This record gives sequence, structure tokens and C-alpha cells, in this order.
Amino acid sequence: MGKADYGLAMRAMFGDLSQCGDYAYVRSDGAYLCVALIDVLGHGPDARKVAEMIVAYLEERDFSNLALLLEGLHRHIFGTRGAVAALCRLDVNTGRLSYSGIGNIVVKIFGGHPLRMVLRDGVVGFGRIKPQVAHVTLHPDDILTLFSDGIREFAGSASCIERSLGTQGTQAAQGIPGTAEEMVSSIMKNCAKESDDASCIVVKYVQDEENAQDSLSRDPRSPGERAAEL
Ligand SMILES: [Mn+2]
Repeated sequence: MGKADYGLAMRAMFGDLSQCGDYAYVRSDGAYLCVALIDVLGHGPDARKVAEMIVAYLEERDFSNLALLLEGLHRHIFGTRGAVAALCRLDVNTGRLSYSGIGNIVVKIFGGHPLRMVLRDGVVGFGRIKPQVAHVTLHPDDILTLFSDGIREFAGSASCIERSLGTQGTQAAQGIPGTAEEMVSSIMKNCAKESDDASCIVVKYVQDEENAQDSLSRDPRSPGERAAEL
């Protein structure tokens, strides 16, 4: 069994969130965490309208097939200014993560098993898109991050994100300290650009110690006794 601790933030280049074309969305759906990071082209209230249209669409749908979801979204907002988007669905019990996306949202795992996801080019709501779904399994203490191009990923050759997380890449044994919310605020503080709307989501996948796999295998009771407890 696992747990997912998450945090999210968005910040408009001008004014308040009613001017922000970025949208960070997380929803808990039973055993699944549904995650979306959206960057509508442009800024201001018109971009915000499209962002809200996207989130209203996502809100009503399940995330079991991310490619179909992106294709539906593409049709739903076709003719608007369009957006780039990344979608994830995490099975909190197993750590299995499905992801899909179109355009330049960054989806990256930090911790002991760092990984950068590759998304398809294109714009949701404009031209043609060919979303693909891929899967990866999160390990305990892995940090999943999604952020828009309003977040500066590198400062020179150094990773602004790693500096904000307080890690230099491979750091698994004790995990990276801090809550997901603290990580998000640190990223927004250190890496958000002045010149764009900015948004970021952090999901910290934690092993639930009472139900950890190895404590189960060390359980001296018989499987029958264990089952009786369920
Ligand atoms: Mn942007």
C-alpha cells in the first residue's frame, strides 16, 4: 500500500488567478490520483476561460484512458486558442503511473529513480494530435513533478528544480525531506519566471509503513489470520 502526498500552485504573470492561463488540477478518485497540468496559449482572462473550460471537462470524466481523454478534450476545445497539457493517473496502492501529454509541459520524476517523460508535440484544440499513453511504477519516496514553461527548469547548468527540492538527483534511501506542499512553494519561489504564467504540481509517493511489502512477508501470522483481519 502506498500514499500520495501532493501539492500544487499556479501564479498569473499579471494580476490574480482570473488572468492565469495555467491550471494545476489534482483529484482523488478512490484509489487513484488524477493529475492534470494545463498551459493555455497566451495569458489573461481569455486564456483563463479556456483553462476553466478544460478543467470543467476533466472534472466530469474518469482518467482510465488518458489518450481518449486527451482526444476528447481536443475536440471539446477545438477552435479556441488551444493549450498544452499533461495528464497522469496514479494507482496509489501499487505506484503504477500512467501518463500522456501534448506539448511542452515537463513531467519528471526525482528521487532514487529519476526519469523524464517524453510527451508528444502539438497543441490540444488545434490541428492534429496523436496522444500516447506510457506507464512507469513509482518507488517509495519518488517525487513526481509536473510544471509549465513558466517554471525555469535550469539556471545555467544547474537544475533549479533539484535545488528547490534539496536534492542533487539520486537520493532514495531516506527520501527527500519535506512535504509536497513545501516542495511546490520552493519551486514556485526559486524557479517561476516573471515573463509567463507559472504552475507546478508535486506528488510525493510514500510507502505506507504499516502495510509495506516487507513487513507483510515478515508477518508471523498465517495467511488465514491475516485475511480474517480484512
Ligand atoms: Mn506558458
